[in-house]
Amino acid sequence: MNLIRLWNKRGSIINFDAIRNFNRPYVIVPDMFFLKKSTGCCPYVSDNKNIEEIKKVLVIYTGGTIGMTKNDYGVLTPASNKFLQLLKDNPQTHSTHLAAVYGFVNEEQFFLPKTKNNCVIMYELLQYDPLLDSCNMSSDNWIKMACDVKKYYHMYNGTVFLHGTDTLAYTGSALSFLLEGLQKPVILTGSQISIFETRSDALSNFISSVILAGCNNIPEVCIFFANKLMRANRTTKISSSQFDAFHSPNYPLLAETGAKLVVNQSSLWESTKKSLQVQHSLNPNVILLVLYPTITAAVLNGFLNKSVAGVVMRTYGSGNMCSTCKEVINVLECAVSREVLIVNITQCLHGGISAGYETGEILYTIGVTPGYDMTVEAAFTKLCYVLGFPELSYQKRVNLMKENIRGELTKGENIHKEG
Ligand code: ASN
Repeated sequence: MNLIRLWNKRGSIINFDAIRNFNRPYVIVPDMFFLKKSTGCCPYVSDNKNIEEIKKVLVIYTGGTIGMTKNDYGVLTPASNKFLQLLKDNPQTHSTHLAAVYGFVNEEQFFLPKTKNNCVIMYELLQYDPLLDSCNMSSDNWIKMACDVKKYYHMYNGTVFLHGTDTLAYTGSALSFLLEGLQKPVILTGSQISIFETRSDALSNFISSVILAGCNNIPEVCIFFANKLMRANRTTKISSSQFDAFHSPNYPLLAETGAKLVVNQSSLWESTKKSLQVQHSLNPNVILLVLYPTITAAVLNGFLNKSVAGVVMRTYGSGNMCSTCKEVINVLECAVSREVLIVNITQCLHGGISAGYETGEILYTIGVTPGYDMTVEAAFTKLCYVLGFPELSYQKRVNLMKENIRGELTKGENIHKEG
């Protein structure tokens, strides 16, 4: 006997009995049910009694090395048609057997071969136009990506973004703030070497990301790279050449994919809001400022021109600066008095800021806001986000920057008395 099932709008399967009472128009053809196309659902027919459930994942290719080929000038650029064809031709990314068993509808739909624990994932590929090297992406791209998560949210179990690695941690961090109340996985991945090369990290990053997004309940924005699933707003790029290119310096991994795929349930973020909301504006007038020993007041003044609304300031060690550089301190103090929101994070790759030094104390005396152990990318995109709400007062923005709103920071025990 054939089992006849359909996808419902949440992306999971409903069986024949369930749809008998399903109050939505469908057309019956022998042994098959179709929901009308306008509902955004797909037909599904199975004669396999052991199939647990089919999961659906939306894969959005934004660009990046993962799908790049060399152009006529010998440099890497994204290639859309070739990427789609490669997914279709590779038995690791598309099972023609499963496609034949379940039937599928269009060129952009793929079936991953069954996973070890019998999970069947159908994924669909959406390609942005133009495809971008991630260095060419900016806040408008982040907002479009967030809107697309929302647009297709009800149809899939999870979303995977294929993205360049250079600005991946910025995009991931930005998405984590733009998407509030997320209850499904949004996973960003890419690769150091193109999928078209014989030796590449692309396939394993791609396949593991699709499995994590399809078969696991991870309700947050993550970055998957080199067998590690990390909270996106805790992740930073640490290598331009190694496959293990991303680290999460101040927060445990969310999952690891070795011989077994292990999700670290206790480290997952739990949103208090349960319905997805997207913020549509980010303030781009934020700068990154790295303090260095010879900085002068004149140079600093040049950085802090009138259009600057926020500054992520990377100070030494546990959040310190030159406390005898009175003129430099004066420039910072003047900026704070103009309500430029200055956030203090460390230049170090690991750890955050903490109290204990006179050279750190001075920053809070003049009204700089502690950024605790946030990564550069998280502090930067959070500031763009917080400054993107036009109605908020300066003090409310300061408070939001200090609050842990998406799992992006941990307030150390030894943190400074706050200004
Ligand atoms: N330039 C590339 C990008 O970020 C680097 C990569 O994806 N590995 O798009």
